[in-house]
Amino acid sequence: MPLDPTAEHRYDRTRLRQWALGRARSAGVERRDLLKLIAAGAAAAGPLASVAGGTAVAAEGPGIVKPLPPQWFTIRGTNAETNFAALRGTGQLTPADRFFVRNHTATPRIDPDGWRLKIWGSGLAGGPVEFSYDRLRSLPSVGRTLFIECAGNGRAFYATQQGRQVTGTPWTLGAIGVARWRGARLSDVLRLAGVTRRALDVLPRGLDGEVVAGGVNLGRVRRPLPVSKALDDVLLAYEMNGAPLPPDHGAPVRVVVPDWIGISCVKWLGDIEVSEEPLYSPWNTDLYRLFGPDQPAGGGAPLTRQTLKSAFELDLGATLPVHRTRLLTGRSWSGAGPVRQVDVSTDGGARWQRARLHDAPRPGSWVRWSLPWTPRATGPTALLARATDATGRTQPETAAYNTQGYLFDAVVRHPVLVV
Ligand SMILES: Nc1nc2c(c(=O)[nH]1)N[C@H]1C(S)=C(S)[C@@H](COP(=O)(O)O)O[C@H]1N2
Ligand SMILES: [Mo]
Repeated sequence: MPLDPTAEHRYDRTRLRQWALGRARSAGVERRDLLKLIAAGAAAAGPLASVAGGTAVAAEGPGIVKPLPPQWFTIRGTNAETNFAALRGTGQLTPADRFFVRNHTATPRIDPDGWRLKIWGSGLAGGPVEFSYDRLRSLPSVGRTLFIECAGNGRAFYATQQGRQVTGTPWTLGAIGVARWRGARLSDVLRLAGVTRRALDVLPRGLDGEVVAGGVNLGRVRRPLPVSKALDDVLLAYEMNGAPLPPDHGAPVRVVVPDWIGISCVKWLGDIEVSEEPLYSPWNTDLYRLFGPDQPAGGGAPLTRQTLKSAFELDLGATLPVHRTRLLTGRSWSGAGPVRQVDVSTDGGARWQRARLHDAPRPGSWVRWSLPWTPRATGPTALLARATDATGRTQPETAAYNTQGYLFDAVVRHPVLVV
């Protein structure tokens, strides 16, 4: 059964209250340090800017294993953004070699033979339980077509369209990909491990390096999930588009949380704490919450679902010949439900036309769309695409400002030059 978003919201409010009262246990970071970090996050340019933006880049490159040809990727610190133009002509699934990479440190190489997934914590009936790669693969498998998208995707447009400075990696719209993920159900693994009714939070943690930011060692990447979501539709994926997970995307096993922000999809999974107590990590306290004058005092609830976006499969600033018909193509997606309608404007937003959808609207994925356009005048103009999802929500003109630039959902003005 899909989780009711209002239930997620209640969960978040409760956790936040418990945290404020000092009742939630911070998983692996001193409460004193976390409070420092939260205070820093509430300021526009806190020391954690470097976490959101990735840690220091090694001289040789971003610590990514796969080739990053410049026609497919824009390198941003330790990360690689997919150029949307590189998706033109690809199918609904993003090929693994063009899928964006968001690494807090660097891609580790992990041998599946020696790998073990350890499940432990106060929320289990017995002691820790370990799963080998083969055992995980022997459990019933589920395949799902789902996007993984960074919460900061589109962040660059807060500055370029709204004149607001935000911290973090200045992604345009390419911090998203859709893949066919295959894996075991997290719920099956938790049940085999003896999860109890009193379990509250589940904390998957990666095997990549510790993240150091603002002089504080935040430990390894980890972000709590409510047990209700963990038992609902979360996958422990070992395949991406029909092949074993590539190193950069979490080999041998990663978490895939449908509809939620990318940070919940922990790569290079090593262990999962199951706790009777509420858990906190930097990734749901200082990071991945909304701070700013238009946000709740002290910051909003930890982010869960992704928002609504559209992108053209065209370079920003592309040059197009006048009087020549071009098929404009793009994709739209939403974490709240399938995209039902996409409207496109080729004159900066004065007139709108309905785009043709090429995929059946499906939750957790995107729809491809197209509209032919014959430019009649030379000069600069802007292309706009505006999606509406099954909840009836349409992309707004401006996105709600927050200091870390998350959840940009406004219609993007895509500059082109007609010559
Ligand atoms: N262990 C680990 N998991 C991680 C990360 C990371 O740095 N380390 N980055 C997260 C973030 S912020 C995002 S957006 C997604 C990106 O997944 P991808 O690199 O496969 O595209 O992975 C998430 N899982
Ligand atoms: Mo992310």
